[in-house]
Amino acid sequence: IESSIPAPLRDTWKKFAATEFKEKEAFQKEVVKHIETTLARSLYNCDELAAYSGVALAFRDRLIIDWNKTQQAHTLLDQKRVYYLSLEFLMGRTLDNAMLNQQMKDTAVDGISELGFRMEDLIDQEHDAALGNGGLGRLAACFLDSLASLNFPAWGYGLRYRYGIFKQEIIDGYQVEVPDYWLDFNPWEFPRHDITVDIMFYGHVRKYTEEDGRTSHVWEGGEVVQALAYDVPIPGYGTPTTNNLRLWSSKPSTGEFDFQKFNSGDYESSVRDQQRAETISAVLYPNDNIDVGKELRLKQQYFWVAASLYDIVRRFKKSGRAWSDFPEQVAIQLNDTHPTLAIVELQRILIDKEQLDWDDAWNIVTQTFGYTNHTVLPEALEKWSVPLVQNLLPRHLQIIYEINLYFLQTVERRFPKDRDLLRRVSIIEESNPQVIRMAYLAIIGSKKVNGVAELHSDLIKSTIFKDFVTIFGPDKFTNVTNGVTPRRWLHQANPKLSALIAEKLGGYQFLKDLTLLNGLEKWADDKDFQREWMDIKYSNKQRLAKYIKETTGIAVNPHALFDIQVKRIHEYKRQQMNIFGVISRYLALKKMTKAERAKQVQRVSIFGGKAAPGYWMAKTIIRLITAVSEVVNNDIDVGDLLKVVFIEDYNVSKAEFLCPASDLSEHISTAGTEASGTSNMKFVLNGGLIIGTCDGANIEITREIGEDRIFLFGHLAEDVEDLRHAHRYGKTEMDPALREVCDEIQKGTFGDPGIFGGLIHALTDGGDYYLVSDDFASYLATHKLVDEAFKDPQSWANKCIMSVSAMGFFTSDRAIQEYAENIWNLEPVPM
Ligand code: CJB
Repeated sequence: IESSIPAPLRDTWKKFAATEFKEKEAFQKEVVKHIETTLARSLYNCDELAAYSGVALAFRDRLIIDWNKTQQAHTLLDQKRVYYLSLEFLMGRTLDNAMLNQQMKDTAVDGISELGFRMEDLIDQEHDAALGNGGLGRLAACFLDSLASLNFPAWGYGLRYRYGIFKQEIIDGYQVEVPDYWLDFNPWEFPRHDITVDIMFYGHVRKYTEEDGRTSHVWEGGEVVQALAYDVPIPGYGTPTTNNLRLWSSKPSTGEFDFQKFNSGDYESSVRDQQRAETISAVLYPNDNIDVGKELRLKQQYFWVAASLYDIVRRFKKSGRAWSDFPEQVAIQLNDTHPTLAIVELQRILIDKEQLDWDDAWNIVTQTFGYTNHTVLPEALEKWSVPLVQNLLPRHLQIIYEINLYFLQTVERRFPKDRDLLRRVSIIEESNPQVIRMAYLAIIGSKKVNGVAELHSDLIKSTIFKDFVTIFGPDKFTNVTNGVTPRRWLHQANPKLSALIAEKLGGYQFLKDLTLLNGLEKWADDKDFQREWMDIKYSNKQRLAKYIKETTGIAVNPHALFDIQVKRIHEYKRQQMNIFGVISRYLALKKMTKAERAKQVQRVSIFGGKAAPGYWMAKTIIRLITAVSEVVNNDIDVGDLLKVVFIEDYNVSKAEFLCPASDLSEHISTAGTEASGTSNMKFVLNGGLIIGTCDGANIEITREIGEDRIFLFGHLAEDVEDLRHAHRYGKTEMDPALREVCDEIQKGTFGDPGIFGGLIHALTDGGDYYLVSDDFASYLATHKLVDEAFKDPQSWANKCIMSVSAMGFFTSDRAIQEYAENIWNLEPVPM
């Protein structure tokens, strides 16, 4: 690597190279130094936030040392790298993860207690980095952890939103959104003031003829905004490999234009320009599984994609290789269609800037990209209006047209008489206005396309992308079932369970090779082990009960069955079915005699999740949950037999203490709608059982853990079309138990029934699109089986332990290994 320091002087540098603290006293020294100097505090005014900051800075120093070494090694080796492009990285907190991944937590806990603090209090000071909506963003975060832990040379690229996903408050039973400003103190990021890229928007394309007769295009004029890089170190577990997550922030370009305005006294306008530029990375769009098509969102996408590609291309060009080597050096994974413009941007760079022929360029492009699809929901598939793109990115629109033209020509040659096929697969949908189907562009521009669970990958091949399987052949389409990182989702979230497992398996190797969990099998019938296991579950439930009492005032009995559904609120995820089920249980309890009630299993139904601010039905579902909880929790007939809780502001750190505290969790989407789901994996990994439909990864979880350890119910994906058809033609009657629930809501038992009219309408005249009525009887019957099973604690414990022992497959390490082998052709770099 070239160095700015002359060779003879480098020894002095090396002599004083930064070193990592290794034991308690050295750690304490670092913490005190940072508190006294970096933070300008002292032992007289060090509160928990300052102490957290001191510890974070001490660990940050360690991260930086490994990070520098890793980046130098990767640059020197000049091996292929993968770039993971994601508009969302739902990282959560970093300190605990950094301590655990560096295997220094015990030292730090001990060290900080001698300085007068409890580590758990300090960890709680940290603000979640909530740059994502839900599953898709959290998957990206788990993948970063696995990439580093497996020593893969990998960078993430995203946007540095000033505001992450909003904070949710519940006021009078309704969701209220509060901005999430999280950047007050963020020790985990590094602004790279020397790494900036000017990004252009709008303007026009000028066409001219080169001396050799070729036509060239320049995109000129328009608005210029600067992208500034912020780097976040990503440590691997038990390895020095520390990868980089580069997040772009927008600011005004320091062009002459602003300066002139400023000098001429037009301050207001120059400030407006500045705000306009900063708006691009200001806020995360809070929609999960819904496409809204706003211009600012398109600007975000292009801004991020263009800055990232500029960076990737610059790095490649430094190596001095031929362009044809590009796909051997670079793999770019598109996390959903949000970064699809990267395909067009790379083609533009290669033909307009680097003067490659169209075909050579397109070959490079289509060998470089991989596209991951995360949903089949039609409302979530991105489509950009042609006039919008024409105005914002005129040159890109031309290139998209050209890609489409060549693609349709090849299709026509292969399927000569099929006009309808051409219409169906065209990147441009002939609607008014015309729209660009981003998923089609992503497929056409990528080498491989994958779904995120087996059923989902099969479904995309047989439904939304069927024609493309015919055109490209089945090999272009593959499956990589999602996974979660056991470091955060077992070891960090549930340290007691992790320690118990380690004790039985003779160490923590299972955190690196999760299949080792199968060694637990032989303890599954051991009474002492079962007791230890269930004691840990109980203490996790006690902690949650305490939290619920403190935050909502509701007293729940930790001996009751804790039934949890936490995820984004969405009709397809069917929280409405869950709350209808709760109402049905409530009505049943009300009808029972005292003697009958005495035989019932106590339940705590816990909900949590955010509704997109514009998603009215989802907000109504929250309102119904809070309304039911008001009534049920205050009904003395029911007492501890049923409690209903809505946990405010569900996020990553809350998931970390909810997952270990469940007896049962709900993954009950209409079959065929949930691409994979990942919280299902987290809950089982923490020793909880699940009730679920045959959807997404539930199916593979069932295959791994065994059918008698999961509570499956409901119709299959293959039934859905016929059932919907029957509803449309009025050939169905509402399930009687559901009818009773609706009647009760309409009677006003849970407050003004007018509020819930939309929910009832969806089931009746709305055609029950999510098939709540069709699945309701089987849902209730299966909950009865859950109650029965819970009455036998030993058999329950056995099921939990056996399930955990079979969860090895669902680590994100396995998923990343599959991507590396089957999609990226990527080798690890052992450090
Ligand atoms: N997903 O979180 C999102 N947002 C979207 O816009 C589309 C899909 C989710 O991605 C997860 C990771 O692959 C899946 O597990 C989940 O089923 C899907 O809804």
